[in-house]
Amino acid sequence: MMHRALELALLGPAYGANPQVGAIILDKDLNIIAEGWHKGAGTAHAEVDALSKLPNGVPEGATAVVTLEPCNHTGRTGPCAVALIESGISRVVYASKDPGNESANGSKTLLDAGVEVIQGVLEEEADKQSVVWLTAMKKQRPYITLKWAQTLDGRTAASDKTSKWISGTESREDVHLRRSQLDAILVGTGTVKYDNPDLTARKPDGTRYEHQPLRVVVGNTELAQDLRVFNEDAPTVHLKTHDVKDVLAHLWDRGMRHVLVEGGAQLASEFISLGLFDEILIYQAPLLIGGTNVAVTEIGISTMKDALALEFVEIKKLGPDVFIRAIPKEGS
Ligand code: AOF
Ligand code: ZN
Repeated sequence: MMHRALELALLGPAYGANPQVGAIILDKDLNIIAEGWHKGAGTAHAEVDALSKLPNGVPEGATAVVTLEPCNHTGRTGPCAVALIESGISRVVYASKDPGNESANGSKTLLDAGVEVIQGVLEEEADKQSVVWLTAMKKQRPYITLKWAQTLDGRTAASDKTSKWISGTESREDVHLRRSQLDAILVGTGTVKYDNPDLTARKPDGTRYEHQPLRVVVGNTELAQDLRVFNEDAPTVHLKTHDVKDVLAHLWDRGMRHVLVEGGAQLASEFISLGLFDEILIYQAPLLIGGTNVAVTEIGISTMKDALALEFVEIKKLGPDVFIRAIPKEGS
């Protein structure tokens, strides 16, 4: 049943301030009588969405299976723990603990009201599915993905600065899909000036995904307003600062929980130097161009023993390229 609830959770948006949550209601014989999921900030939570599908109320002895501990707070909507108690539910089973300060402790409210609570069912799987939101909540800053495309000799552009196209079609499609599932794309002013990127999320047929992340240009350099990043295809802000912590705080306040840093080397190096990243995505093309244009420049490391240690958590072939996902090594 929890597997089903986890599937339902994925029907909601991956971007935005709120987590993806799924819920199902079972009758006393453990038949599914309602399913619900969260459709984004400001809409009903998964539990309430599921309850709303039972206009005649919850039958005796019913169980709610939820992927996240029911909330305990009144935010944009009311507390789910109370909604479940008032519905007359007998038992609540959940997977992940809610890391929020305000919203947490729904399980205590449920127990105090005499509801049976079973916690931690498929917790590891659920935590993995919601790693972006859970990490953001724990760190109180957006989850940070760094991404670049590079040649086999680790170059991101030729000496004349051209970089189109290092990676192949499949890699680019993968990037666009990822863009459509997060809140903001960050680039430095240099990248905007030299590459003139569009930074929208486009489907393989060239049309735009329904959700477009905010395009965030970071840096003090003034930019011509006819650059593509300022077109009407998606929203854009130019934050005239070099302080990436300020940038993250600004985006957090706007409800953003997942950002993608797309370059250039100066911006990526700044995030790495400050230890501000949760994963790195590399699209490695079978090309050699030599020269000095690399993805990461100065990150304050001068000797091998200080090297930042990462761990490859995913490696796959994407068309002619190799896709690598790496995360900071535990304890480093
Ligand atoms: C969700 N969907 O299905 C559950 C959530 O301010 P609100 O009302 O939007 O509440 C957001 C918080 O509620 C969220 O941070 C999480 O702690 C909790 N549970 N949130 O968006 C849901 N169950
Ligand atoms: Zn809730």
